[in-house]
Amino acid sequence: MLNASKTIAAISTAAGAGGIGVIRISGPLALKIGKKISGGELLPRIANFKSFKDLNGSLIDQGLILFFPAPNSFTGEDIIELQCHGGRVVTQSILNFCIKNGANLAEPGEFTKRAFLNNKIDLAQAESVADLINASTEEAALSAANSLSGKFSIEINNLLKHLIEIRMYVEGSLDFPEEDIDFIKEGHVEDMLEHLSYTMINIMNAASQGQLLRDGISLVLVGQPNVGKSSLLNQLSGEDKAIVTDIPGTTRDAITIDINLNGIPLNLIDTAGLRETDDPIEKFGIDKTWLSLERGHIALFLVDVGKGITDYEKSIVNRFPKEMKRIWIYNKIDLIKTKAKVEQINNDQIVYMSAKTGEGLSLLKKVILNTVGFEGNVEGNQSKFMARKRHLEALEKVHQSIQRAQLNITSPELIAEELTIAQQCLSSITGSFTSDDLLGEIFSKFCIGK
Ligand SMILES: Nc1nc2c(ncn2[C@@H]2O[C@H](COP(=O)(O)OP(=O)(O)OP(=O)(O)O)[C@@H](O)[C@H]2O)c(=O)[nH]1
Ligand SMILES: [Mg+2]
Repeated sequence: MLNASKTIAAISTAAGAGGIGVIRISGPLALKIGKKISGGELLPRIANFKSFKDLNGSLIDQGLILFFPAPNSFTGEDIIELQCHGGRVVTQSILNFCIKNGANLAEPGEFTKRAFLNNKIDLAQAESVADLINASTEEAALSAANSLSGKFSIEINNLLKHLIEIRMYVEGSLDFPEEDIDFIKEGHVEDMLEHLSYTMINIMNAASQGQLLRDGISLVLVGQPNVGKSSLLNQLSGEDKAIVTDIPGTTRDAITIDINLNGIPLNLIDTAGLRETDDPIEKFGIDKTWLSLERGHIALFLVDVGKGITDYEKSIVNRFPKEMKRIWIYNKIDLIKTKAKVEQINNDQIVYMSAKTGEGLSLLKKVILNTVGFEGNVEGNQSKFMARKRHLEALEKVHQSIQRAQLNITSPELIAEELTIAQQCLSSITGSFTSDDLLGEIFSKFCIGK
């Protein structure tokens, strides 16, 4: 719980030398500390240029000091923001001054936590503050900013609104069985559930894309030695990151690099070629290949186009983690004078390309984007918001509950039970809804006893 009497302070800018450093103070002592260090009155929401002096009157620095009175501040409490010169010494001196005058060192995320506890932002927005700070591509930052502005929360709250509306009818039929209205039929509960289920699927798709933008996707390059895995890593990264030779078994240690494919952060892992070997170092490398496969999302499985998929490749695929997706790459098409193309055989996509000349690379990039659920360029996707695994899990549970409610449409008790679970899961995303709210909804909208 929020301890209202505690004032917190922290250096908000990154450690190290910089032009400007920012110290933030939040809580009941903020204004007092701000006045003390700057030696005078502070006008709210105005950049006050002041000298910052320590307790014995010696100058620490000159800079700007801003006062955001409660409740119209980020945390909902009084906030003082001091902008001084960057670097460790000045910022630390000012922070020390704050601590000496009664502030506590803020814990990680504590300003945002207070904003949430004071209802300034909801849980999903609070999470996106961290996601925005940690975003590794522009696309990821954009989707975090969308979540922070409340786009994701609005979607969730709309779902909640519909869910509550359905619950009103279902609970009504349970609470007033003697009424001769069939609440379930009158309220078109079946249609509403259908519509809700459909909307959920769209939101889940957008959310899972958001999760990919947040967490990135691991692509593991696998195949027998010499098929061109390291050459492909170099092509995809646009740099000579991995050693390429015609000696089978060149790559020993798994090499990981981060690239950005149309705004999606990808984590590429080049691995030691898979084969039977007595070489102890190579064996270590091959063990690492399997570890990478266990942690990865998609396997880029390379084979020599002249040889195709042999029994050996098939035996490797059988050992893949079940949920792992794969893209086959028939490499070295330049040697057999074949054009780059994509073939679909059953569930498998095969990209014919040359990791040496780069022919077919753009086809492979498209197939990768498709495989992770992004059609073409990410910029074409409209609904972008940052989502986390916990959001996706909650949405998945909600969807399952709705589906079970649909299956049990003749039983108001079972529908009610499923919808209660669904509502709790949805509320967990924004951290907002309570059962009192539900009661309020029911009695404000429902005309009972007419
Ligand atoms: N002609 C041709 N040669 C290629 C192609 N891709 C890779 N090579 C060559 O094949 C050899 C092996 O390439 P690597 O990229 O080192 O292969 P690898 O799969 O990483 O091999 P290991 O690290 O030993 O497992 C090198 O001589 C490359 O130049 C290609 O598309 N066409
Ligand atoms: Mg290699």
